[in-house]
Amino acid sequence: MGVVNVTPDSFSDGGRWFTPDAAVAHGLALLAEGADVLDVGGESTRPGSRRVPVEEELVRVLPVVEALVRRGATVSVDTTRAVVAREAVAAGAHIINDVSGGLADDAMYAAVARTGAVYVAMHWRGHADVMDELDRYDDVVADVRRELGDRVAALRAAGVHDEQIVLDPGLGFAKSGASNWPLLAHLPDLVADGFPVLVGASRKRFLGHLLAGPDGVPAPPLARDRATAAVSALAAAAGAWCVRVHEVAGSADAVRVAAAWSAGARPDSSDGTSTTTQGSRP
Ligand code: PMM
Repeated sequence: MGVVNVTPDSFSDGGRWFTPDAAVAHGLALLAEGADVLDVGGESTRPGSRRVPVEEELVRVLPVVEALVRRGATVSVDTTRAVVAREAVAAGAHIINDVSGGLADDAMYAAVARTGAVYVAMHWRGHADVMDELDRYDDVVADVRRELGDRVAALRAAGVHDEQIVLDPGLGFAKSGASNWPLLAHLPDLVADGFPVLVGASRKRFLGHLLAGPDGVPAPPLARDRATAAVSALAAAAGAWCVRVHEVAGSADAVRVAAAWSAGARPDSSDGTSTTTQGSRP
């Protein structure tokens, strides 16, 4: 999944693809690099950022969704708002990617049920202006799995089918660096819960801290792509369904390596070139 942020202020690529033409051209370039899905978002979730008015979010994302769908892309819309999700699906989007897991808008699950779209429920505890204070867990892996389980129960109660649901541990959202690594290390536990899993590690702060120089200064976002590709390979090998990344080429290669590696482990595999991955639903 390649990221198309139509925002002036996203933490790693804010402002670079802010006009519809630039965003569409960027999406097409990501497809050429090997993206299977383009994730179009009009509201930054950067730590500390303010909400964008809904009218502004619609103006940002709808023309880009429409244009990319017209060019044959599979599009997801990165939004926490039911109205944006509904309009984007009406414009041809296939997937609703909600970083709030439905907690930001009471009308979201009804929209998901009505549209029948695939829905990514990310683990979330609060908006970007407060999320850094919400990084309090007894056991981050168990707590995130339990809270995602609550989301699944609420989605089912709203009439959403299991086949529509994808889960995401929400790296960096109400999670400090130290909270992200156990979630990655225990990804197979989340995969074992039975839903396709999406991982969004791309260019995040915890990678910047990991790659800090001797002076302790975190590596800047654009210097985090090789580490992102390494996470993509490991996540794919751990059974993730999808990785959401800004730089697609490195991660596309990484997941091909992981798929061939896994295929090589199967007794019936002779050449190891199958790219079939686990958890191919939806
Ligand atoms: N992270 C961001 C935005 N959308 N969606 C999902 N499903 N998972 C994520 O981890 C995620 C997301 C923040 O990154 P950005 O500001 O670079 O888009």
